[in-house]
Amino acid sequence: MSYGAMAFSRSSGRNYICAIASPPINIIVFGESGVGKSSIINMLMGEPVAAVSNQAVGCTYESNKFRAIIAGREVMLYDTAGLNEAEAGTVSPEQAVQNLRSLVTELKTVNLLVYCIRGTRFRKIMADNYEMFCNTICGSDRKVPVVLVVTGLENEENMDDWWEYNKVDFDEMEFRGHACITATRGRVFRDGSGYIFQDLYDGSKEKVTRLLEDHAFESSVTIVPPKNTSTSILLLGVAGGPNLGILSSLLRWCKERPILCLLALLFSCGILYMVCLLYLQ
Ligand SMILES: Nc1nc2c(ncn2[C@@H]2O[C@H](COP(=O)(O)OP(=O)(O)OP(=O)(O)O)[C@@H](O)[C@H]2O)c(=O)[nH]1
Ligand SMILES: [Mg+2]
Repeated sequence: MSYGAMAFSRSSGRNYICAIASPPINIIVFGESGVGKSSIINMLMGEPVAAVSNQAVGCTYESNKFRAIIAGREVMLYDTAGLNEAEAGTVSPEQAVQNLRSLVTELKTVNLLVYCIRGTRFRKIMADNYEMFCNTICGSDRKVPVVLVVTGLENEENMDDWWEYNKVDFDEMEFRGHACITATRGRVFRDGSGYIFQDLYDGSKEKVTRLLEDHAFESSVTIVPPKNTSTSILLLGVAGGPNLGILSSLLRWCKERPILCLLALLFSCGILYMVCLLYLQ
């Protein structure tokens, strides 16, 4: 247990020294199944503590906690189940979202959300996952900082270029920072002298560590989970969730372009009015 400060208290005429416990630094790693969440945890921990799977089926079934030291301070890293497990056939989307809800409710305070995506198969659905977790489940007056980690970039000439080419697709999401990395060492050289991507892997570990150092210690945000939002509503548009993605995209489109949306509504009403007039004549 870590102690943030010592306080002196006068009660019953006696002096007590009591320790004021500071909340733990909670960092949640989330994202779709198979994007490399557990691999990132292993990279940060320096050993294979979290199970990683090569199979199509998801590997992490529930949230797992790992204690790590970042910048000399103790942090709690939370590995979570992938958000589109329905496609992979293990945890249902409802269960994955429910797990995230339970986790933040239990933690009460969160310092940083690490959104993990795979650079080679990134999809529009990312925005829905971001909205569901960062804005709805972790919704409160103060936003929990979110950083982006893009994995699978070991074959890029320069991993960091990925962000320059793709950042336009992230307009509707807000990230404090990002890291373009590989979370795999790749295969072993035939002569057993090491791994093919070892240097890139070491550089990636530094990048992710720096990202956490820069953003995990800003503040502990108290989570006020939405009380009346059902899991199925949260699943709107989330990968593998009920097939309501079109409705979710439409709502997002309307939210982003209110004037255009109003004009479209007026236009539709006009058309409807004309049709009614023609019908009544
Ligand atoms: N090529 C490549 N493979 C990676 C990378 N990161 C992870 N992998 C591989 O991707 C597969 C899935 O990795 P995991 O770390 O288990 O992914 P996850 O997001 O934890 O998956 P779930 O627990 O199922 O949600 C494993 O075979 C990893 O070795 C990466 O940066 N590049
Ligand atoms: Mg995992």
